[in-house]
Amino acid sequence: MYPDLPLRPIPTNLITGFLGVGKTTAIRDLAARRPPHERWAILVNEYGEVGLDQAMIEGSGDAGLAVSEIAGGCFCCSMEMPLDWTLDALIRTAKPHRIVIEPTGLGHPARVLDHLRGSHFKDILDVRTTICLADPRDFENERISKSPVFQDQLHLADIVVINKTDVVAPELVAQFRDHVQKELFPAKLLVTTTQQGRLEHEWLDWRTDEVRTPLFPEAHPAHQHLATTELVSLQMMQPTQHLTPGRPIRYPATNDPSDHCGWIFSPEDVFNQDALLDMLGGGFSVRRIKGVFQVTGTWIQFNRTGFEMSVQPTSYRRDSRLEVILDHTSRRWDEFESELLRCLVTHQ
Ligand SMILES: Nc1nc2c(ncn2[C@@H]2O[C@H](COP(=O)(O)OP(=O)(O)OP(=O)(O)O)[C@@H](O)[C@H]2O)c(=O)[nH]1
Ligand SMILES: [Mg+2]
Repeated sequence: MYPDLPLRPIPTNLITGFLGVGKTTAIRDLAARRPPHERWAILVNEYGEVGLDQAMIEGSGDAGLAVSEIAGGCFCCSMEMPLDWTLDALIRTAKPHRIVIEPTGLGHPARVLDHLRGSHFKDILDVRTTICLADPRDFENERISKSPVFQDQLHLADIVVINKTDVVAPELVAQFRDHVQKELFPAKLLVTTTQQGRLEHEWLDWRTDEVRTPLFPEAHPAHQHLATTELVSLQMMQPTQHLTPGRPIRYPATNDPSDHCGWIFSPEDVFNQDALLDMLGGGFSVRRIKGVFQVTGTWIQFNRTGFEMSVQPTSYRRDSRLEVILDHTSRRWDEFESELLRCLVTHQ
């Protein structure tokens, strides 16, 4: 099927973990340190309608990376068709030496792993270690730690890497590490700590005969399923309308519009960086904000998880876009959009 692939089957890894734990950071860093002769393909799945992780990875400007995105739901729920199409196309066009897949932070890895190991990809992919990144503060938050998705992300991982140890209390890191080492079976190949998602390349190819089965195999909320008609939005969201400066296109979530929302702005829109950071970093409660923005003189990527924020330069230039996931609150998106518009230095 893929006659001129350099290697077959293609080593493939899943990097899992809850919302905002550092999956994309880890994948960017791993890919940047890959063996120089290797082309990698990266497939990211985004919960929101406006995909950002592809922009965040492509923002590194690395020509040896092919990145595809499936946005608008978890592919653990939407499943086989979009995953097959996107992965088939990625393999055909990129002919990668390795594939790394990032499911959404709200995604359950069981069905994805089963599918990647199933008949469609049997002779094409060699599914190797699954690495779950974790932030021990999620373990402390019962709403998250008791959720089937969080538990099975840990349960199905071959390796668990505790990230963000620079900002998490050492006692909490130790407590979480104990939990993973002593209470989860079969035992992990490795439980370790890191910062900035730094993973070792050799971990990707460690072998195990353990069969890890999910605790909650049916944990796929029906409202997250994608209808076939939504498949148009599966590649990185490209605006279907012409983008007018000062008039962004809004993409409310199809399943729960009060809970999360995305916007794409014209590439001509320029933001005042200070005003934008004040606005997005405001005191309101969010689970996650991700965005790429043109600000005066440059482009930046913005990340917020809870009240933690970071801003980095990016080489992404296509448009300004953002995605907001609230934390059990709701917001008037009209007001939110007006506040965003007030941060524009152009077209007011
Ligand atoms: N303090 C700190 N921040 C980190 C660390 N690793 C990643 N981050 C930050 O955490 C935020 C989220 O990182 P991402 O890599 O986008 O997380 P993700 O898991 O891909 O997020 P989703 O795809 O939205 O689930 C970013 O602002 C990162 O810069 C770390 O070790 N310490
Ligand atoms: Mg990500």
